[in-house]
Amino acid sequence: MNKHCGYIALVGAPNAGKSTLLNALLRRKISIVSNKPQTTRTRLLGIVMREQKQMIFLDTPGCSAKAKNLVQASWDACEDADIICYLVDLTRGWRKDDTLFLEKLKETHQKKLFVLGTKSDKLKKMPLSKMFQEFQAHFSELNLQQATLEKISAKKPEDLTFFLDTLAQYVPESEWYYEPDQQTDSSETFICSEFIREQLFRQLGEELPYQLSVLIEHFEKTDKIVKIHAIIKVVRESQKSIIIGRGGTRLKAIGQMARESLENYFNQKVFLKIFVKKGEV
Ligand SMILES: Nc1nc2c(ncn2[C@@H]2O[C@H](COP(=O)(O)OP(=O)(O)O)[C@@H](O)[C@H]2O)c(=O)[nH]1
Ligand SMILES: [Mg+2]
Repeated sequence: MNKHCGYIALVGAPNAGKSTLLNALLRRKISIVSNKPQTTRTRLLGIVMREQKQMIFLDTPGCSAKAKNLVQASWDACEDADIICYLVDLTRGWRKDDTLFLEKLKETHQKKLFVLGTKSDKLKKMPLSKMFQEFQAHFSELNLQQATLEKISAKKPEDLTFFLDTLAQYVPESEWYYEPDQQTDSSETFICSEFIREQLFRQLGEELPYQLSVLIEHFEKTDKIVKIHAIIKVVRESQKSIIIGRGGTRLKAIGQMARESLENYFNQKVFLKIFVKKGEV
């Protein structure tokens, strides 16, 4: 078989399940996930090889009509992609924004489109088929060209295999853009800061400071261990104490969970030290 290679954009509302799907397809976590919208800040790339076919997935921040820059990130990804996947959460139902986005997509692109109803595992049989029927109605009404509607769960390996097989049929013939064993173009230090950010999202809840950044000050990889020093930067002293928590308990928990994700990622022992500092973010 000749070599094939193509870009596949994952777009959809915040929380639709884009990052979870990407991680599941890669069978490795590279994109951070939380139940809060806007966890994914920048575009992230994940590469899956299937025989001679290289599929390059673009994970995007959610296209919420409220945040213009996020919508732009979704359009940019669609522009670059050979195939577009638009995700809609089956447990939340179809929204007006979904119709609006897909209508605009129809005007601008004639690319192969998959509309994916996500998180199908979360619904029981009857509510699932009822919701999927609703999706089918919206989908037919849009009268999209070259489009397929599917339901999918990131938790069901058979769904993932089926989806990858289906996608593979639409990947164009081309040289590979990345090495066949490469899974992402993100740097290791970027992944480190993302995994720490993920824990901040998960563990701070409503208290999460709007302005915050994570810097990797030191990164060292040996045969035995990965050593990481990170700084969480916040604007106010009060935010610093929120993150550190009483007696340092919260920072300890953040560090512990982030370290576990990192050990999975590097498949190695990780030593992680996190400092919280007040300063410019
Ligand atoms: N049960 C279940 N939960 C999912 C699935 N996909 C995503 N989620 C959950 O939905 C939330 C949002 O997922 P995320 O991937 O961050 O959405 P994104 O904002 O579109 O990237 C997280 O709490 C995920 O654990 C799925 O297939 N099944
Ligand atoms: Mg995401």
